[in-house]
Amino acid sequence: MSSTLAKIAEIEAEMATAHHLGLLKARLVKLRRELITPKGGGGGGPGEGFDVAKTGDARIRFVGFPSVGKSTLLSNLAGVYSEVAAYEFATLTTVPGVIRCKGAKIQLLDLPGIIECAKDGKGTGHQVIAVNIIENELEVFGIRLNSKPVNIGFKKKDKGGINLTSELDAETVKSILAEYKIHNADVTLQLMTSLVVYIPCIYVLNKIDQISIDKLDIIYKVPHCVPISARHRWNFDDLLEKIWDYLKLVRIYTTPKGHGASYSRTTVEDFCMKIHKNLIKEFKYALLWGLSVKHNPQKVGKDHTWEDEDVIQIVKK
Ligand SMILES: Nc1nc2c(ncn2[C@@H]2O[C@H](COP(=O)(O)OP(=O)(O)OP(=O)(O)O)[C@@H](O)[C@H]2O)c(=O)[nH]1
Ligand SMILES: [Mg+2]
Repeated sequence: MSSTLAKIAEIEAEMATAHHLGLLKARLVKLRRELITPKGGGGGGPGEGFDVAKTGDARIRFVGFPSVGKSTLLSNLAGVYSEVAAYEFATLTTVPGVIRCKGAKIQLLDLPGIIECAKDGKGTGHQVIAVNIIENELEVFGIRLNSKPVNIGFKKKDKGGINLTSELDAETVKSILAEYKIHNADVTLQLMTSLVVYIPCIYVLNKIDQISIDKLDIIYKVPHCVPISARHRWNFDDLLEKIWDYLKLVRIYTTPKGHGASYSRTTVEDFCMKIHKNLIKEFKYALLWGLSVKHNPQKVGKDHTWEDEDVIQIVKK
């Protein structure tokens, strides 16, 4: 790690040379990633690093400062035990959980609390509750939140000079283009495209049970934000709705060959008959998730009528 830190310091010193800025930035992102990536290449055995096997249709990571309530949220949302404590850094490894969101299986990962300056390989433990600090911390590792990749664009024009959107300085680009006798153009350049990942992010602002209504009004104006109380399970519906929106998952359904799509409500018995006529003979009960039941899941009999989007599990005798 110390040799990696030395390399980072070396590169930072070199950065004065504007012509190499883009290239050096890309190398910095790569080296900083090395600092947080467990050695041994891929996979990683149990207990190594923070990796957990991927399951379900999508995965969501909880990133935040210590003691903000990430583990409380995991425990109360997914019903999985994750150490909750009044002291900082209660969580030291990744704890996975699973929730059902409109029928989709979504993996939740409770991560250890992050510290400011983790990007420099050191922890001051300085705790500030501000979303842009988290954004900055992630940005240096090549993670962009709620933004879209900038394409490389070039449009030659008749007048207006060189109009540049780039991480390279304008003079360098102008001199390169002048080599090609181009003096009028709109140029967009993103040098680190392959090193940068773009991910959607929801800012979950927790512990609203401890603030006044006025402050809650301010919080509601923060873009991409959902205020909650993980402890009291307040506003979980809004959070789940936003999770669904941001994941941009789509639901599709199959129908047997030769039949058109059916949207009619059916009973559990109808459903079993459609799968196989013997299934109803062996039917003991069904577990149902969704709008037609009060509890998720709920045990139901074969006469139960289900709602659109319900998820069923048949238990045989
Ligand atoms: N008042 C209030 N306290 C909460 C809420 N959620 C969590 N807490 C408390 O905040 C403290 C920290 O909660 P954790 O869930 O352990 O926090 P964490 O983010 O997982 O912390 P680390 O694992 O150390 O990063 C505990 O004492 C919780 O009981 C909430 O909605 N309201
Ligand atoms: Mg925790």
